[in-house]
Amino acid sequence: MAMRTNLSLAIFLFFSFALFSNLALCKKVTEVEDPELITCKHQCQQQCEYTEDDKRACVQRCDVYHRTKQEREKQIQEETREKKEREMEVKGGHHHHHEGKESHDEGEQEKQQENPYVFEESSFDTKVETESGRIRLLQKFTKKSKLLQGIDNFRLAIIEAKARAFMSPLHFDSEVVLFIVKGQALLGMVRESETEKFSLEAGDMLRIPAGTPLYIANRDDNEKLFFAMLHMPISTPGKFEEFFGPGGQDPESVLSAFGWNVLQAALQTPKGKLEKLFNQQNEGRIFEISREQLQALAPKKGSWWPFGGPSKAPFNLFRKYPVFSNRNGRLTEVGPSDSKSGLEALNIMLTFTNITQRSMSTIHYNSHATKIALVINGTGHLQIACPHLASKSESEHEKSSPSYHSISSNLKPGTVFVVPPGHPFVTMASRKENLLIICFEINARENKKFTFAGKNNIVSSLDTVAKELAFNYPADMVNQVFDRKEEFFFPFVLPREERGRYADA
Ligand SMILES: [Cu+2]
Repeated sequence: MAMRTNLSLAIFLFFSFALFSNLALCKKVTEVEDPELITCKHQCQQQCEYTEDDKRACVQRCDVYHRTKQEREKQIQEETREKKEREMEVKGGHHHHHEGKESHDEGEQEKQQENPYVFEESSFDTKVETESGRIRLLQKFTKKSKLLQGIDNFRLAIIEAKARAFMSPLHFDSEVVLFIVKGQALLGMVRESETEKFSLEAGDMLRIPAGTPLYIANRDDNEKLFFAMLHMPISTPGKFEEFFGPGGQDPESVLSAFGWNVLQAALQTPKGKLEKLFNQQNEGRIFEISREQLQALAPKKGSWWPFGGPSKAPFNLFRKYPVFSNRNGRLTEVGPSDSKSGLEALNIMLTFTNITQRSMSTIHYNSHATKIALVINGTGHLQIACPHLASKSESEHEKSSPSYHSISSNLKPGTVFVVPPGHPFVTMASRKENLLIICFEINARENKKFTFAGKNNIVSSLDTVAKELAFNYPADMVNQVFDRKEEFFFPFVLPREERGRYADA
Protein backbone atom coordinates (compact mmCIF):
# COMPACT_ATOMS: atom_id res chain seq x y z
CA MET A 1 0.00 0.00 0.00
CA ALA A 2 2.67 2.36 1.09
CA MET A 3 4.68 1.47 -1.95
CA ARG A 4 1.80 2.16 -4.32
CA THR A 5 1.29 5.56 -2.82
CA ASN A 6 4.96 6.29 -3.26
CA LEU A 7 4.86 5.13 -6.83
CA SER A 8 1.85 7.21 -7.74
CA LEU A 9 3.42 10.18 -5.99
CA ALA A 10 6.55 9.67 -8.02
CA ILE A 11 4.53 9.47 -11.22
CA PHE A 12 2.57 12.56 -10.24
CA LEU A 13 5.77 14.42 -9.49
CA PHE A 14 7.32 13.32 -12.74
CA PHE A 15 4.38 14.54 -14.77
CA SER A 16 4.05 17.80 -12.95
CA PHE A 17 7.75 18.41 -13.44
CA ALA A 18 7.43 17.65 -17.15
CA LEU A 19 4.42 19.93 -17.39
CA PHE A 20 6.09 22.79 -15.57
CA SER A 21 9.32 22.56 -17.50
CA ASN A 22 7.28 22.50 -20.70
CA LEU A 23 5.39 25.58 -19.64
CA ALA A 24 8.62 27.30 -18.78
CA LEU A 25 10.01 26.38 -22.17
CA CYS A 26 6.97 27.70 -24.00
CA LYS A 27 7.17 30.94 -22.12
CA LYS A 28 10.82 31.35 -22.99
CA VAL A 29 10.16 30.73 -26.66
CA THR A 30 7.44 33.37 -26.87
CA GLU A 31 9.66 35.82 -25.07
CA VAL A 32 12.55 35.40 -27.47
CA GLU A 33 10.82 34.97 -30.80
CA ASP A 34 8.26 37.57 -31.82
CA PRO A 35 6.06 36.06 -34.56
CA GLU A 36 6.74 39.10 -36.70
CA LEU A 37 10.46 38.46 -36.37
CA ILE A 38 10.03 34.81 -37.32
CA THR A 39 8.03 35.76 -40.43
CA CYS A 40 10.58 38.38 -41.37
CA LYS A 41 13.46 35.90 -41.13
CA HIS A 42 11.47 33.23 -42.90
CA GLN A 43 10.82 35.55 -45.80
CA CYS A 44 14.55 36.25 -46.12
CA GLN A 45 15.18 32.53 -46.62
CA GLN A 46 12.43 32.31 -49.24
CA GLN A 47 13.96 34.86 -51.62
CA CYS A 48 15.20 32.72 -54.56
CA GLU A 49 17.32 35.46 -56.09
CA TYR A 50 19.19 36.08 -52.80
CA THR A 51 22.75 34.81 -52.32
CA GLU A 52 23.74 33.45 -48.91
CA ASP A 53 25.24 36.86 -48.07
CA ASP A 54 22.03 38.61 -49.07
CA LYS A 55 20.07 36.25 -46.85
CA ARG A 56 22.34 36.90 -43.89
CA ALA A 57 22.05 40.66 -44.42
CA CYS A 58 18.30 40.29 -44.70
CA VAL A 59 18.11 38.35 -41.43
CA GLN A 60 20.25 41.03 -39.77
CA ARG A 61 17.86 43.72 -40.97
CA CYS A 62 15.02 41.75 -39.38
CA ASP A 63 16.90 41.72 -36.08
CA VAL A 64 17.65 45.44 -36.25
CA TYR A 65 14.05 46.23 -37.12
CA HIS A 66 12.83 44.06 -34.27
CA ARG A 67 15.18 45.70 -31.78
CA THR A 68 14.14 49.18 -32.88
CA LYS A 69 10.52 48.17 -32.58
CA GLN A 70 11.08 46.93 -29.05
CA GLU A 71 12.99 50.07 -28.09
CA ARG A 72 10.22 52.18 -29.54
CA GLU A 73 7.57 50.26 -27.59
CA LYS A 74 9.56 50.61 -24.41
CA GLN A 75 9.97 54.32 -25.09
CA ILE A 76 6.25 54.78 -25.65
CA GLN A 77 5.50 52.93 -22.40
CA GLU A 78 7.95 55.15 -20.58
CA GLU A 79 6.52 58.30 -22.09
CA THR A 80 3.00 57.33 -21.09
CA ARG A 81 4.23 56.59 -17.60
CA GLU A 82 6.07 59.94 -17.39
CA LYS A 83 3.00 61.75 -18.69
CA LYS A 84 0.84 60.09 -16.04
CA GLU A 85 3.34 61.01 -13.36
CA ARG A 86 3.39 64.60 -14.51
CA GLU A 87 -0.39 64.72 -14.47
CA MET A 88 -0.35 63.33 -10.95
CA GLU A 89 2.15 65.99 -9.94
CA VAL A 90 -0.01 68.76 -11.33
CA LYS A 91 -3.06 67.37 -9.57
CA GLY A 92 -1.30 66.71 -6.30
CA GLY A 93 0.74 69.92 -6.47
CA HIS A 94 0.17 73.18 -4.70
CA HIS A 95 -1.97 74.59 -7.50
CA HIS A 96 -5.41 75.88 -6.88
CA HIS A 97 -8.01 73.70 -8.58
CA HIS A 98 -11.71 73.50 -9.32
CA GLU A 99 -13.55 70.33 -10.02
CA GLY A 100 -14.48 69.16 -13.51
CA LYS A 101 -13.22 69.39 -17.06
CA GLU A 102 -12.35 73.07 -17.02
CA SER A 103 -9.93 72.57 -14.20
CA HIS A 104 -8.10 70.03 -16.31
CA ASP A 105 -7.52 72.56 -19.08
CA GLU A 106 -6.41 75.04 -16.51
CA GLY A 107 -3.98 72.47 -15.17
CA GLU A 108 -2.59 71.96 -18.67
CA GLN A 109 -2.13 75.68 -19.02
CA GLU A 110 -0.45 75.99 -15.68
CA LYS A 111 1.86 73.17 -16.52
CA GLN A 112 2.87 74.88 -19.74
CA GLN A 113 3.17 78.17 -17.97
CA GLU A 114 5.59 76.64 -15.56
CA ASN A 115 8.05 75.71 -18.23
CA PRO A 116 7.37 77.17 -21.65
CA TYR A 117 11.01 76.91 -22.67
CA VAL A 118 11.79 73.19 -22.47
CA PHE A 119 10.73 70.54 -24.99
CA GLU A 120 11.06 66.80 -24.56
CA GLU A 121 10.41 63.84 -26.83
CA SER A 122 6.62 64.26 -26.56
CA SER A 123 6.79 67.71 -28.16
CA PHE A 124 7.92 66.18 -31.44
CA ASP A 125 5.59 64.79 -34.13
CA THR A 126 6.92 61.84 -36.07
CA LYS A 127 6.38 62.86 -39.68
CA VAL A 128 7.97 59.85 -41.35
CA GLU A 129 8.98 56.48 -40.02
CA THR A 130 10.27 53.71 -42.26
CA GLU A 131 12.58 50.78 -41.65
CA SER A 132 15.45 53.00 -42.76
CA GLY A 133 14.80 56.19 -40.88
CA ARG A 134 12.67 58.64 -38.99
CA ILE A 135 11.85 62.35 -39.35
CA ARG A 136 10.58 64.17 -36.29
CA LEU A 137 9.33 67.76 -36.27
CA LEU A 138 9.17 69.89 -33.16
CA GLN A 139 5.75 71.43 -32.56
CA LYS A 140 5.28 75.10 -33.39
CA PHE A 141 6.84 77.21 -30.66
CA THR A 142 3.62 79.15 -30.01
CA LYS A 143 1.78 75.89 -29.42
CA LYS A 144 3.83 75.71 -26.24
CA SER A 145 3.60 79.36 -25.22
CA LYS A 146 2.69 82.78 -26.57
CA LEU A 147 5.98 83.97 -25.12
CA LEU A 148 7.73 82.25 -28.03
CA GLN A 149 5.97 84.31 -30.74
CA GLY A 150 9.27 85.89 -31.75
CA ILE A 151 10.59 82.58 -33.11
CA ASP A 152 7.31 81.13 -34.35
CA ASN A 153 8.54 81.16 -37.93
CA PHE A 154 11.28 78.67 -37.09
CA ARG A 155 10.79 74.92 -37.12
CA LEU A 156 13.24 72.32 -35.90
CA ALA A 157 13.37 68.85 -37.45
CA ILE A 158 15.51 65.96 -36.27
CA ILE A 159 16.28 63.20 -38.72
CA GLU A 160 17.67 59.72 -38.06
CA ALA A 161 18.83 57.58 -40.96
CA LYS A 162 20.13 54.05 -40.67
CA ALA A 163 23.27 52.81 -42.39
CA ARG A 164 23.16 53.36 -46.18
CA ALA A 165 19.75 55.02 -46.01
CA PHE A 166 18.91 57.29 -48.94
CA MET A 167 16.51 60.21 -48.69
CA SER A 168 14.86 61.06 -52.00
CA PRO A 169 15.60 64.34 -53.79
CA LEU A 170 13.27 67.14 -52.75
CA HIS A 171 13.11 70.86 -52.13
CA PHE A 172 11.56 72.96 -49.37
CA ASP A 173 9.80 76.32 -49.38
CA SER A 174 12.03 77.30 -46.49
CA GLU A 175 15.60 78.32 -45.80
CA VAL A 176 17.38 75.49 -44.05
CA VAL A 177 20.41 75.30 -41.79
CA LEU A 178 21.60 71.73 -41.46
CA PHE A 179 23.80 70.41 -38.70
CA ILE A 180 25.27 66.89 -38.54
CA VAL A 181 24.96 65.67 -34.95
CA LYS A 182 26.35 62.18 -35.42
CA GLY A 183 27.50 59.96 -38.26
CA GLN A 184 28.51 60.63 -41.84
CA ALA A 185 26.41 61.94 -44.69
CA LEU A 186 26.63 62.45 -48.40
CA LEU A 187 24.57 65.41 -49.53
CA GLY A 188 23.86 66.42 -53.11
CA MET A 189 22.59 69.94 -53.92
CA VAL A 190 21.47 70.77 -57.42
CA ARG A 191 23.25 73.90 -58.68
CA GLU A 192 22.52 75.41 -62.08
CA SER A 193 23.78 72.63 -64.33
CA GLU A 194 25.24 70.04 -62.00
CA THR A 195 24.93 68.47 -58.57
CA GLU A 196 27.42 69.65 -55.98
CA LYS A 197 28.18 66.86 -53.54
CA PHE A 198 29.21 67.30 -49.93
CA SER A 199 30.89 64.70 -47.81
CA LEU A 200 29.67 65.60 -44.32
CA GLU A 201 30.60 64.45 -40.82
CA ALA A 202 29.61 65.17 -37.22
CA GLY A 203 29.96 68.87 -36.39
CA ASP A 204 29.50 70.08 -39.97
CA MET A 205 26.97 72.81 -40.72
CA LEU A 206 25.60 73.70 -44.11
CA ARG A 207 23.09 76.25 -45.31
CA ILE A 208 20.61 75.05 -47.90
CA PRO A 209 19.00 77.98 -49.70
CA ALA A 210 15.21 77.77 -50.09
CA GLY A 211 14.05 75.86 -53.13
CA THR A 212 17.36 74.02 -53.65
CA PRO A 213 16.81 70.40 -54.71
CA LEU A 214 18.82 68.11 -52.47
CA TYR A 215 19.23 64.51 -51.42
CA ILE A 216 21.00 62.99 -48.43
CA ALA A 217 22.45 59.55 -47.84
CA ASN A 218 24.00 57.96 -44.79
CA ARG A 219 27.39 57.06 -46.23
CA ASP A 220 28.34 54.77 -43.36
CA ASP A 221 27.96 51.01 -43.39
CA ASN A 222 27.13 50.62 -39.71
CA GLU A 223 26.66 53.87 -37.85
CA LYS A 224 23.34 55.72 -37.69
CA LEU A 225 23.20 59.27 -39.03
CA PHE A 226 21.57 62.00 -36.94
CA PHE A 227 21.09 65.52 -38.18
CA ALA A 228 19.09 68.60 -37.28
CA MET A 229 17.43 70.95 -39.75
CA LEU A 230 16.32 74.41 -38.75
CA HIS A 231 13.67 75.59 -41.20
CA MET A 232 12.70 79.19 -41.81
CA PRO A 233 9.58 79.04 -44.01
CA ILE A 234 9.56 81.82 -46.58
CA SER A 235 5.92 81.92 -47.61
CA THR A 236 3.58 80.64 -44.90
CA PRO A 237 4.81 81.72 -41.46
CA GLY A 238 5.72 78.74 -39.30
CA LYS A 239 4.83 76.19 -41.97
CA PHE A 240 6.99 74.66 -44.66
CA GLU A 241 6.29 72.01 -47.29
CA GLU A 242 8.35 69.42 -49.09
CA PHE A 243 8.23 68.98 -52.84
CA PHE A 244 9.48 65.78 -54.42
CA GLY A 245 10.21 66.42 -58.09
CA PRO A 246 11.98 63.21 -59.16
CA GLY A 247 9.82 60.43 -57.74
CA GLY A 248 6.87 58.27 -58.62
CA GLN A 249 4.10 56.85 -56.45
CA ASP A 250 5.96 57.05 -53.15
CA PRO A 251 7.38 59.59 -52.71
CA GLU A 252 4.78 61.06 -54.99
CA SER A 253 6.24 63.36 -57.61
CA VAL A 254 4.88 66.89 -57.46
CA LEU A 255 4.51 66.59 -61.24
CA SER A 256 1.58 64.24 -60.69
CA ALA A 257 -0.50 67.33 -59.96
CA PHE A 258 -0.31 68.33 -63.63
CA GLY A 259 -2.61 67.07 -66.36
CA TRP A 260 -1.33 64.49 -68.82
CA ASN A 261 -1.64 66.89 -71.73
CA VAL A 262 0.54 69.42 -69.87
CA LEU A 263 3.15 66.77 -69.07
CA GLN A 264 3.11 65.40 -72.61
CA ALA A 265 3.56 68.86 -74.05
CA ALA A 266 6.25 69.86 -71.56
CA LEU A 267 8.27 66.66 -71.79
CA GLN A 268 7.45 65.76 -75.39
CA THR A 269 6.79 62.17 -74.37
CA PRO A 270 3.68 60.06 -75.05
CA LYS A 271 1.34 59.35 -72.15
CA GLY A 272 2.11 55.60 -72.01
CA LYS A 273 5.81 56.22 -71.48
CA LEU A 274 5.13 58.90 -68.86
CA GLU A 275 2.74 56.68 -66.93
CA LYS A 276 5.34 53.93 -66.85
CA LEU A 277 8.04 56.34 -65.61
CA PHE A 278 5.90 57.83 -62.84
CA ASN A 279 4.71 54.42 -61.66
CA GLN A 280 8.11 53.02 -60.80
CA GLN A 281 9.15 54.55 -57.49
CA ASN A 282 7.48 52.92 -54.52
CA GLU A 283 10.27 52.71 -51.95
CA GLY A 284 9.06 55.64 -49.87
CA ARG A 285 11.08 58.67 -48.93
CA ILE A 286 13.83 56.96 -46.94
CA PHE A 287 15.13 53.61 -48.11
CA GLU A 288 18.27 51.53 -47.98
CA ILE A 289 20.59 51.41 -50.97
CA SER A 290 23.42 48.99 -51.78
CA ARG A 291 27.08 49.59 -51.06
CA GLU A 292 27.73 49.85 -54.81
CA GLN A 293 25.02 52.46 -55.27
CA LEU A 294 26.48 54.44 -52.41
CA GLN A 295 29.97 54.29 -53.87
CA ALA A 296 28.61 55.41 -57.20
CA LEU A 297 26.94 58.39 -55.49
CA ALA A 298 30.18 59.47 -53.82
CA PRO A 299 33.00 59.41 -56.35
CA LYS A 300 36.45 59.45 -54.81
CA LYS A 301 38.69 62.45 -55.31
CA GLY A 302 41.09 62.09 -58.23
CA SER A 303 38.79 59.76 -60.12
CA TRP A 304 37.67 60.50 -63.67
CA TRP A 305 34.71 62.38 -62.18
CA PRO A 306 34.77 65.87 -63.69
CA PHE A 307 33.90 67.79 -60.51
CA GLY A 308 36.79 66.44 -58.46
CA GLY A 309 34.91 64.50 -55.78
CA PRO A 310 32.68 65.69 -52.94
CA SER A 311 33.23 69.04 -51.22
CA LYS A 312 33.85 69.46 -47.52
CA ALA A 313 31.48 71.54 -45.43
CA PRO A 314 32.92 75.04 -45.06
CA PHE A 315 32.56 74.93 -41.24
CA ASN A 316 32.78 72.23 -38.60
CA LEU A 317 31.69 73.37 -35.15
CA PHE A 318 33.44 70.53 -33.34
CA ARG A 319 36.81 71.53 -34.82
CA LYS A 320 36.54 75.29 -35.18
CA TYR A 321 38.85 77.50 -33.12
CA PRO A 322 36.94 78.24 -29.89
CA VAL A 323 35.85 81.71 -28.74
CA PHE A 324 36.18 80.55 -25.12
CA SER A 325 38.09 77.55 -23.94
CA ASN A 326 39.43 76.33 -20.63
CA ARG A 327 39.42 73.05 -18.80
CA ASN A 328 35.81 73.58 -17.75
CA GLY A 329 34.37 74.11 -21.16
CA ARG A 330 34.61 75.17 -24.75
CA LEU A 331 32.48 77.36 -26.98
CA THR A 332 32.72 77.52 -30.77
CA GLU A 333 30.54 79.52 -33.13
CA VAL A 334 29.79 80.16 -36.80
CA GLY A 335 27.73 83.20 -37.61
CA PRO A 336 26.82 86.03 -39.94
CA SER A 337 30.38 87.39 -39.88
CA ASP A 338 31.85 84.14 -41.23
CA SER A 339 31.84 84.62 -44.97
CA LYS A 340 30.90 81.52 -46.96
CA SER A 341 28.81 80.28 -44.04
CA GLY A 342 25.65 81.46 -45.79
CA LEU A 343 24.46 82.74 -42.41
CA GLU A 344 24.89 86.45 -43.23
CA ALA A 345 21.53 86.63 -44.99
CA LEU A 346 19.76 84.50 -42.39
CA ASN A 347 21.02 86.45 -39.39
CA ILE A 348 21.60 83.21 -37.50
CA MET A 349 24.56 81.95 -35.51
CA LEU A 350 25.32 78.35 -34.67
CA THR A 351 27.17 77.68 -31.44
CA PHE A 352 28.51 74.53 -29.89
CA THR A 353 29.08 74.32 -26.14
CA ASN A 354 30.99 71.49 -24.52
CA ILE A 355 30.79 71.81 -20.74
CA THR A 356 33.18 69.53 -18.87
CA GLN A 357 31.65 67.19 -16.29
CA ARG A 358 31.20 68.89 -12.89
CA SER A 359 31.45 72.31 -14.58
CA MET A 360 29.09 75.14 -15.47
CA SER A 361 28.75 78.01 -17.89
CA THR A 362 28.69 81.44 -16.33
CA ILE A 363 25.34 83.12 -15.69
CA HIS A 364 24.82 85.10 -18.89
CA TYR A 365 22.30 86.39 -21.38
CA ASN A 366 22.14 87.16 -25.07
CA SER A 367 21.53 90.78 -25.99
CA HIS A 368 19.65 90.15 -29.25
CA ALA A 369 19.51 86.46 -29.99
CA THR A 370 16.90 83.90 -29.04
CA LYS A 371 18.64 80.64 -28.44
CA ILE A 372 17.15 77.35 -29.68
CA ALA A 373 19.31 74.70 -28.05
CA LEU A 374 19.50 70.96 -28.61
CA VAL A 375 21.31 68.71 -26.15
CA ILE A 376 23.30 66.23 -28.22
CA ASN A 377 25.20 64.38 -25.52
CA GLY A 378 25.56 64.08 -21.76
CA THR A 379 23.28 65.13 -18.94
CA GLY A 380 23.02 68.26 -16.87
CA HIS A 381 20.80 71.04 -15.70
CA LEU A 382 19.40 74.37 -16.89
CA GLN A 383 18.17 77.43 -15.03
CA ILE A 384 16.57 80.51 -16.62
CA ALA A 385 15.31 83.65 -14.89
CA CYS A 386 12.08 84.91 -16.45
CA PRO A 387 10.00 87.92 -15.35
CA HIS A 388 7.13 86.90 -17.64
CA LEU A 389 6.16 83.96 -15.50
CA ALA A 390 6.06 85.48 -12.06
CA SER A 391 2.60 84.60 -10.79
CA LYS A 392 -0.07 87.22 -10.03
CA SER A 393 0.16 86.89 -6.29
CA GLU A 394 3.88 87.58 -6.44
CA SER A 395 3.58 90.66 -8.61
CA GLU A 396 0.80 92.04 -6.39
CA HIS A 397 3.43 92.53 -3.71
CA GLU A 398 4.11 96.17 -3.05
CA LYS A 399 7.36 96.33 -4.96
CA SER A 400 8.30 98.71 -7.75
CA SER A 401 10.28 96.08 -9.66
CA PRO A 402 9.31 92.83 -11.31
CA SER A 403 9.56 89.42 -9.68
CA TYR A 404 11.45 86.70 -11.44
CA HIS A 405 10.34 83.18 -11.95
CA SER A 406 13.03 80.57 -11.92
CA ILE A 407 12.74 77.95 -14.62
CA SER A 408 14.78 74.86 -14.19
CA SER A 409 15.03 71.60 -16.03
CA ASN A 410 17.18 68.55 -16.29
CA LEU A 411 18.94 68.12 -19.60
CA LYS A 412 19.51 64.93 -21.50
CA PRO A 413 20.23 64.06 -25.12
CA GLY A 414 17.30 65.15 -27.28
CA THR A 415 16.07 67.88 -24.92
CA VAL A 416 15.37 71.16 -26.73
CA PHE A 417 15.28 74.42 -24.81
CA VAL A 418 14.75 78.05 -25.72
CA VAL A 419 16.29 81.06 -24.03
CA PRO A 420 14.82 84.44 -25.05
CA PRO A 421 17.11 87.49 -25.30
CA GLY A 422 17.83 89.38 -22.11
CA HIS A 423 16.99 86.36 -19.93
CA PRO A 424 19.95 85.31 -17.77
CA PHE A 425 20.55 81.58 -17.72
CA VAL A 426 23.06 78.98 -16.73
CA THR A 427 23.81 75.43 -17.88
CA MET A 428 25.79 72.85 -15.94
CA ALA A 429 27.08 69.37 -16.65
CA SER A 430 26.40 66.39 -14.44
CA ARG A 431 29.13 64.76 -12.36
CA LYS A 432 29.54 61.91 -14.79
CA GLU A 433 29.64 63.25 -18.34
CA ASN A 434 30.37 66.32 -20.41
CA LEU A 435 27.30 68.21 -21.58
CA LEU A 436 27.25 68.92 -25.33
CA ILE A 437 24.78 71.45 -26.68
CA ILE A 438 24.25 72.76 -30.18
CA CYS A 439 22.42 76.09 -30.49
CA PHE A 440 20.76 78.01 -33.26
CA GLU A 441 20.85 81.66 -32.23
CA ILE A 442 18.15 83.63 -34.02
CA ASN A 443 18.71 87.34 -34.71
CA ALA A 444 22.45 87.03 -34.20
CA ARG A 445 23.99 89.94 -36.06
CA GLU A 446 24.46 92.39 -33.22
CA ASN A 447 24.24 89.82 -30.47
CA LYS A 448 26.55 90.01 -27.45
CA LYS A 449 26.82 87.65 -24.52
CA PHE A 450 26.75 89.58 -21.23
CA THR A 451 27.97 87.69 -18.16
CA PHE A 452 27.29 88.05 -14.42
CA ALA A 453 30.38 86.19 -13.27
CA GLY A 454 33.93 85.78 -14.50
CA LYS A 455 36.29 88.13 -16.31
CA ASN A 456 34.61 91.27 -17.77
CA ASN A 457 31.24 90.60 -16.20
CA ILE A 458 28.67 93.40 -16.32
CA VAL A 459 28.86 94.14 -12.60
CA SER A 460 32.63 94.56 -12.43
CA SER A 461 32.51 96.62 -15.63
CA LEU A 462 29.95 99.00 -14.14
CA ASP A 463 31.39 102.35 -12.99
CA THR A 464 32.08 102.70 -9.27
CA VAL A 465 29.42 105.25 -8.44
CA ALA A 466 26.66 103.44 -10.25
CA LYS A 467 27.77 100.17 -8.69
CA GLU A 468 27.59 101.62 -5.15
CA LEU A 469 24.23 103.21 -5.90
CA ALA A 470 22.83 99.99 -7.37
CA PHE A 471 23.92 97.71 -4.54
CA ASN A 472 23.84 100.31 -1.76
CA TYR A 473 27.12 98.74 -0.73
CA PRO A 474 30.82 99.81 -0.99
CA ALA A 475 32.23 99.18 -4.48
CA ASP A 476 35.32 97.40 -3.10
CA MET A 477 33.17 94.84 -1.37
CA VAL A 478 31.06 94.33 -4.50
CA ASN A 479 34.22 93.87 -6.56
CA GLN A 480 35.46 91.25 -4.13
CA VAL A 481 32.38 89.22 -4.92
CA PHE A 482 32.23 89.71 -8.65
CA ASP A 483 35.88 89.84 -9.76
CA ARG A 484 37.15 86.57 -11.01
CA LYS A 485 39.95 85.69 -13.40
CA GLU A 486 38.35 82.73 -15.18
CA GLU A 487 36.17 83.39 -18.13
CA PHE A 488 32.83 81.86 -19.14
CA PHE A 489 33.26 78.28 -17.85
CA PHE A 490 33.88 77.41 -14.18
CA PRO A 491 34.09 74.28 -12.04
CA PHE A 492 30.73 73.66 -10.38
CA VAL A 493 32.03 73.87 -6.81
CA LEU A 494 30.95 75.77 -3.73
CA PRO A 495 33.42 78.38 -2.37
CA ARG A 496 36.32 77.35 -0.14
CA GLU A 497 34.41 78.34 3.01
CA GLU A 498 31.93 75.62 2.11
CA ARG A 499 34.80 73.13 2.09
CA GLY A 500 35.21 72.92 -1.70
CA ARG A 501 32.30 70.55 -2.16
CA TYR A 502 30.79 70.11 -5.56
CA ALA A 503 27.76 72.30 -5.53
CA ASP A 504 25.37 69.50 -6.41
CA ALA A 505 26.92 67.05 -3.92
CU1 LIG B 1 10.53 85.68 -19.71
